[in-house]
Amino acid sequence: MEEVKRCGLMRRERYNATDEVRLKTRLDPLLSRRMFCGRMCRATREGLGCLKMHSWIAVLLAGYLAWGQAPAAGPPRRIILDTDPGIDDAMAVLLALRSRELKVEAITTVAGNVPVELGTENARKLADLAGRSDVIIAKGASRPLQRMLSTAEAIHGENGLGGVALPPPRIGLDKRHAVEVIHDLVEAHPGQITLVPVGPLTNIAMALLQYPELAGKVREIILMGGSVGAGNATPAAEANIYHDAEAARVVFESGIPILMVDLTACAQARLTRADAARLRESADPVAQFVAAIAEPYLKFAERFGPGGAAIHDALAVGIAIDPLIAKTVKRVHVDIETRGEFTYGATVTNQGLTTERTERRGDRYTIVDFPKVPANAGYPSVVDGERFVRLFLGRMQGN
Ligand SMILES: [Ca+2]
Repeated sequence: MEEVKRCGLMRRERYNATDEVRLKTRLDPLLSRRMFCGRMCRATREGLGCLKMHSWIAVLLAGYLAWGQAPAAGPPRRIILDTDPGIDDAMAVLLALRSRELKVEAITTVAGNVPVELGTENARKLADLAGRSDVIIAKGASRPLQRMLSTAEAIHGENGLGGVALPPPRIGLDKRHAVEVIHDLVEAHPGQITLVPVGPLTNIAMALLQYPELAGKVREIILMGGSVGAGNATPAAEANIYHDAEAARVVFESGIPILMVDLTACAQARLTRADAARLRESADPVAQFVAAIAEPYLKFAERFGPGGAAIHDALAVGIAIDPLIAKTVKRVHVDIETRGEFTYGATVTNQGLTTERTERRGDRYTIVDFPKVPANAGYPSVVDGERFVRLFLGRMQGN
């Protein structure tokens, strides 16, 4: 912890792209030594010994019990949407900005589907399209913590929006780095901010590394990423986690309650061609735009079979709006693989929340116990896809 503080920038220091590189240079040795936050690492590595982890479990339980109930008609949920637009990101942004259940405190951008400059421009254009000039938009990390950036224009188009053009952005860009915006908002509203990251987890990890105290002040994370089944970037890894597994590891070891809206959840909530046709017939410009960007996205998805396209990022936002979309949330322990030759970026999921403990007996080890493993996340094992698509189509049509 002390090392992080020594190596970190001053809290109020604003940093630019050069500083981001400098920050990463400082953090890289810490990452490689796995010393960036003793509490995070020990909580996972040593299992049951961390008191903070236990209090965290109480929060997780309370949160997930609440997930099984009807959405309360209380104040809107404060969220920061961290995104790399991206076609399904664009759908997620528009869904968030059109939903009164959410107070979008900021949209922060990260390199992922496209370079961060382009993604930021897209986020600004989307806010304009939604008529939301009030929202803070801040540019974040331009590359993963340790690896080279890998982008996905083959899926999202050269402009990130399936080749569909929007007018040049009018809304301004916040002068702060996304990490500073995340910090400032969480500090301003401790215990109230839900982070909704739908891209690589670089910004969130940087915020937690730079300001370790934030972990105790974030209400929860509802992220799109990971898979309890097969991957999509590789057979083992889902793309958001794969593209910055070191960052994902920081986040999953942070102690913040996490809902991992994974690929198996997303596969249960698909947008079909019939849905896109409904949007196309709408007079609402947002609906027409979404129908247009859905076209190349559906075409890509149909390479892998019929039945429409999972609009991954929008589902994470949908669950933030209406928790009943996640019909069943299963509590699990997720470790992020960062070294495997074939499994880099895998979300290694302990479903049973137990492990084997062995002891040396002469020339061998033998199992002596099956200790419990604390949950550090949940995932929606059963999703009400119809409920989500109904919500999504309604909001895109201005209902
Ligand atoms: Ca995304």
